[in-house]
Amino acid sequence: MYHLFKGLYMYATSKEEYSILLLGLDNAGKTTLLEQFKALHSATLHPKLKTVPTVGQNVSTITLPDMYLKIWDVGGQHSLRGLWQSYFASCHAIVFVIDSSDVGDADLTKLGDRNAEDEVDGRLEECRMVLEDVLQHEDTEGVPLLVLANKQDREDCVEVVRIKEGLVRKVFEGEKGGAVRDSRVLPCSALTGTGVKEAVDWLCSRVKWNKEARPPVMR
Ligand code: G3D
Ligand code: MG
Repeated sequence: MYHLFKGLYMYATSKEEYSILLLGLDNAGKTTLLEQFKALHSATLHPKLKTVPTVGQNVSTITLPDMYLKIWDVGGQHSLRGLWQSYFASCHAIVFVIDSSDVGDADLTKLGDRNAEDEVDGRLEECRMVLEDVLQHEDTEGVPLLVLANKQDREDCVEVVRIKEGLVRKVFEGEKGGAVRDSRVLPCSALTGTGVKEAVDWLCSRVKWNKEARPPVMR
């Protein structure tokens, strides 16, 4: 009898848990964003906006009414990017964070057509290559992708529409674009918190939508 009640109790109180992987170049704002995600669903917590470069990983679970989101912030320095792939098979969605103030004043339409000697200010090309590598990996096939054009509070930022048309669309249309998947590009500021709720809302709806392909863990 005890076991029956325990089983019923566990069933009634358990929730689906989905893992979200935060990726992007170093300094894009991933750790700051994780702080905002944590603060969004806590009445008392204030986001800790002073970050230090991430060595290894930060992980936090946020509790929503109908699910847990376990968010993995994995270091974005070049030397740490090799570790990302070990998270691909078990994640339910990927958030790729871009520093919109560090893609240069680039003519985004020429992305990928540059000659090696062209001067490139900003890290647009690097961003493109890293995103392509992520999407091309077999373990990310079909995983929903949210691209966040972060640092939209900065005066020198590139507008989200330019990042969408110039960078993201090109990656998807290119031969390394990978398989069909749910994707969205949203503007945000991890510093002010603008756009963070919209990002979480999109993630929640998409992981649920994709749950047959990537089932959640029950907790
Ligand atoms: P990372 O984890 O992707 O490497 P961090 O990036 O979250 O550590 O952020 C790197 C720097 O960018 C931090 O500044 C942080 O405050 C800043 N930053 C992150 N998001 C935003 C944003 O939306 N707007 C602005 N203006 N700055 C942001 P410091 O000075 O500590 O290096
Ligand atoms: Mg970090």
